[in-house]
Parts: sequence; structure tokens; C-alpha cells
Amino acid sequence: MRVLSGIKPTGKLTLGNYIGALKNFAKYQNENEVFIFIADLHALTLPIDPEELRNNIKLITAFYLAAGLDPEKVTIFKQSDVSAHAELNCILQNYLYMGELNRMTQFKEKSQTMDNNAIGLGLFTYPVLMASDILLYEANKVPVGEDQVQHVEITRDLVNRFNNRYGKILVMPEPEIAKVGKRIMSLSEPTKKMSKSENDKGDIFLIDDLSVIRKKIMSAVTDSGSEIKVDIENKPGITNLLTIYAALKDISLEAAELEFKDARYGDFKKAVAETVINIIGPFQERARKVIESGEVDRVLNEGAIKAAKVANITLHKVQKAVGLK
Ligand code: ATP
Ligand code: LTN
Repeated sequence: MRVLSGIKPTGKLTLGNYIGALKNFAKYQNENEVFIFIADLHALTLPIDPEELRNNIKLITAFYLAAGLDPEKVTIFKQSDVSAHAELNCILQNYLYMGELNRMTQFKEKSQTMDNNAIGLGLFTYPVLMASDILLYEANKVPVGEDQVQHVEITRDLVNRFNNRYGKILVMPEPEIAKVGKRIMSLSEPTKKMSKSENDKGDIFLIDDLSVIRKKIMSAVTDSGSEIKVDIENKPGITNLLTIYAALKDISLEAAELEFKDARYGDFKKAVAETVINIIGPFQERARKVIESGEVDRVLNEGAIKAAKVANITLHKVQKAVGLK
């Protein structure tokens, strides 16, 4: 099986990114052919400072390695280093339509507060580039958080449309969503997704000091009542903390619920905070070491060469199918 995923280097990565995406990547690496990349071209779809972008790219690469990805087994690369992404994007943009792109939740959410004259085309055509990312590597599985599933679904529509017209050229991908933690919520507003570009006090950033992480969890919004149970409607805060705990311990939500059946909110929060800190602390330490070692550039350079070999084969197939070659 081929597995592919990526993260956009915008803003500071959150615990949501860790649980919904990062933490799941390494488990594929022993039995599959895995491609994990940094979606730097996608980062340009909203205004970003160049120096910040450069730093984010480095940091995410370090996070990939700190999360256990082994560059001997996994191809780790930067999207813009492999020009086939832009080339395939240019072809595939003709097979997705304005109406369907207009219905994408991410586009609606990101553009709704923007002035119409300031919405870049790239934000609108984001799913075309994402489809190109996935299809170039003939990925069968695409592990993502819940918010990205719609983009994988539109990629599937594109595959059907393209293959109906040209024959069996593109490989059908499938989204893979974490059983627990596909959508981690803000600690201060548990009905909102924890998101790296929103920056509020309810987001736990992977580079936060451990003392800050503890403070954020201890002051997480809960609800009146004293029961610790899963109830998204009436107890979104408690449900979110249970989800974080279960995801990090790799247990089911039911098992987490059972563990805290008779606990008080304060003790429960303390246990969640310790769990997060015991995982994120060593993770930060490993990332720091990677950055100091200068390994990042080497990994990305070697990754780009390996990725380009695979990507160019698919690009060539598509060029031939449509009549460019
Ligand atoms: P932005 O706020 O810049 O849109 P984001 O925090 O949503 O960023 P992405 O770069 O869009 O992050 O996502 C990277 C990966 O992390 C994707 O697979 C996404 O589904 C996953 N992810 C992001 N936020 C969460 C969350 N709160 N819970 C679970 N998974 C998440
Ligand atoms: N849109 C994703 C990043 C991304 C991606 C991909 C994920 C770009 N291309 C291909 C999986 C497969 C995000 O992190 N928001």
C-alpha cells in the first residue's frame, strides 16, 4: 500500500495536529510505502511572512522526525521541491469545476471573513493541488483529520471523472481518519476546532513551555455538573479532554471514561495534563536535537530526489493520457 499525507507549514502546530495527523504517520512506515511532505505551496494560499514560512518548514520537518518517522523508510520532502506537483496541478485544474470548489467547507470558512477582492485564486483551487499531491504518488491511503476528508472525497470524484474519460490512469485514494481524536477542539471554546491559525488561549501549541501546557489544561472550560463522561451535546469540554487522554494513551473513549468514572474534575484535568506533558516533553526534546544536528536539510534534499522519481512517472502517464505527449 502507498500512504501519503502532508501538513501545511502555517502557524504553530497544535496538539490537534499532533493527535489528528502527526502521531499517526509513523505507524504506517513498517508495512507500507510512505510519503510524508510539507505542503509549502499550500501555505501561500493565505498571506504569510517569508521568514516565518522558512522557519515553519524546518520545524515541521523536525516534528516529523521527532514523531518517529524514519527517513530510511519514509520519503520526507517539501512539496515545492518536486515540480511535478505544480505541473499536475496545471493539468488537473481542468477536471474540477467552480461549483464543486465553491462548496468546500475549508474555502467557505477561510474566505468568509475576507474581502472578496483579497481572496487569492490559490485558496479557491486548494483542492486541485491537494488532489495532485495525492495522485502523483498513487496513494491508496491518506491519513488526515476530519476537516480534510472533504478534500480527499473531491479527489475521488476527480479520479472517477478522469478515468472515465481516459481509462484507468489515476489510482483511487481513501481517507484514513484516527479512531479517536479526528477533531480535537479548543480548550477555551470546545465547540470550535483547535486550529493553528486562530491563536487563542484554548490552543495547545507543540512548542509551548510545559508549564504553559499544564496551565491551559487546568483552566480548560468544562461545564456545570460533576460527571466525567462522553456527551458532545452537553459536555463538549469534558468530552474533548477525554478524547485527548484516550488518543494519547491509545485507548478507547469508553476505557478513558471508565478510568475517571468516580474522579473529580480537578484530578481528571491533572491526569490529562500529565499525560500530555509526558508525551509532548520528550517530543520537544527530540525535535530540538534534530534542529541542532542540521539533519533537516539533508532529509529534505534526499527526500525530494526520491519523491520526484515516483511523481514524474505518474505525471508522464497523465501527460500521455491527455495528449500532451
Ligand atoms: P489552519 O488553521 O492553518 O487551517 P490546521 O490546524 O487546521 O491549520 P492543517 O495544516 O490544516 O492544520 O492540518 C494538518 C493536519 O492536522 C490535517 O490532517 C488536519 O486534518 C489535522 N488537524 C488539524 N487540526 C486538527 C484538530 N483540531 N483535530 C484533529 N486533527 C486536526
Ligand atoms: N490540506 C492539508 C495538507 C495537505 C495534504 C495534502 C494532506 C496538502 N496536500 C495531501 C494529505 C494529502 C492540511 O494540512 N490542511
